[in-house]
Amino acid sequence: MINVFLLLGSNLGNRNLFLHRAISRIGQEIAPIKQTSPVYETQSWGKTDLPDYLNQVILLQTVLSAQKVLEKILAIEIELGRKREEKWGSRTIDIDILFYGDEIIKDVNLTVPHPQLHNRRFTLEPLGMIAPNLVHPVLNKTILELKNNLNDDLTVKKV
Ligand code: PH2
Ligand code: MG
Ligand code: MG
Repeated sequence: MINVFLLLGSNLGNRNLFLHRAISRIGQEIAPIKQTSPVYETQSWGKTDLPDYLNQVILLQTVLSAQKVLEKILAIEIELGRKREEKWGSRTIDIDILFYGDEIIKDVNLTVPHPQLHNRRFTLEPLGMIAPNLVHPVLNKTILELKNNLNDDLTVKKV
């Protein structure tokens, strides 16, 4: 069994409902959910004029390959109304693989650990709630250490 951490994000429509539906479909299609972080309301990163997001991190344990997990995630995003228009645009649901065990993956369609996770408070705050001592396999720092060295002043608050 491999520990997989996923980040959920929504800033369009009924954000809470999209998080709930995503968790329910991930539990059915990929693996039972082992842990969920609190939900955070977060200022939009990258394009700061967009509506605030709700973000949450979840932990699953799966036997599926990372590519299979990705395939299933993309199908769930489409099912929940995700349209890919612009980079960092608003979305009903975004599901990103943060970690897949301690594997380092550099496929054309998938980079794991998520290449931006250490730069984003909206990821490190919820992740830190369920895995503060997890070590980032590329940066060799814990989530807590990454959070303490973070340069991101956008507002992130527990809801
Ligand atoms: N996702 C992005 C870009 N910006 N900002 C916040 N607050 N939360 C996100 O999930 C998010 C973002 C790209 O996927
Ligand atoms: Mg994303
Ligand atoms: Mg994504």
